[in-house]
Amino acid sequence: MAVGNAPAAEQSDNAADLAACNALISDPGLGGLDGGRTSSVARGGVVREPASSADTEIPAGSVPKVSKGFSVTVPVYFHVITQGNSEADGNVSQQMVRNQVDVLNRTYNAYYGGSDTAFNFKLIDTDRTRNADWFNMGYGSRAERAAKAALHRGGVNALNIYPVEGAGFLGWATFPKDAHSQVWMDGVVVASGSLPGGLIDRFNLGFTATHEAGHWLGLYHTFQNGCSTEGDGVDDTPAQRFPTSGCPEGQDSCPTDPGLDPIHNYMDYSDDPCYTEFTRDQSTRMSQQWLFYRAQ
Ligand SMILES: [Ca+2]
Ligand SMILES: [Ca+2]
Ligand SMILES: [Zn+2]
Repeated sequence: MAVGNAPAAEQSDNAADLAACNALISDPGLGGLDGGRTSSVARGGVVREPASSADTEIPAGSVPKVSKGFSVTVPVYFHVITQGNSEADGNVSQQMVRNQVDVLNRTYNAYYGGSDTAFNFKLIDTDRTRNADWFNMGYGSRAERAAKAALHRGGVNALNIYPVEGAGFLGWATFPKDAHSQVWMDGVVVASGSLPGGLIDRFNLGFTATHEAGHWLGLYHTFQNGCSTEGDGVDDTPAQRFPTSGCPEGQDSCPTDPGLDPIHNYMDYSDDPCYTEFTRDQSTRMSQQWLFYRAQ
């Protein structure tokens, strides 16, 4: 698929509304750590996401208690957007869509390791739209708003997934805190080539959607706030100075903070085959975010 020409996130006119992810450009100078909530970064010719300063914190004193055995089935709507009949033009098969939902269920239920989260995903419907402008939507663009306004379904508890070209990015997502103000903008955009068996080398196991759904459920990156105690707001993910590239076993970017970098965590920027887990505290955080912002 076509890569390159990634837009700078800073061009976005509503960057604060979006937690974004995953681009495919080869200019390491574009992104880099911005000290904010997310960052875009190049590694091996791949940049994961545009920068955003959005946050999704629950007001102090209002964090819900998560009961033991709490579980949720998230209704999923797939909106496949294409500009032609080939897979490179976005025409992913229905089997790929089903496989992506399977990957969501596996990754949120500890199939590859880590914590068995509260979340299950059920595909309710798939629609297909041929629209070249929408297929090439940029992050925060007019085309993104038009496509979502036309296609979004369900309430703030529904996960709407838009496979598109990606405009250079592998994907981006909205945070729970923003769901109510613009419910039609809520959801996850992924490059169609990131679906399981898709055309983007090293990122075609479907874990981009897992990562973006992690943002959609209220998680930051493991490298959020770099080496600091605040970090990603999750106690059991070791602090991390920068996003991971590839799968560097033993990386320790915050050597004076305990633990090696959580390079196998779905909320890092590692290659798909490197990912194996969410942690227990990430699982709890997602449940809290769900109960506060998305539960119906
Ligand atoms: Ca942490
Ligand atoms: Ca460390
Ligand atoms: Zn991300």
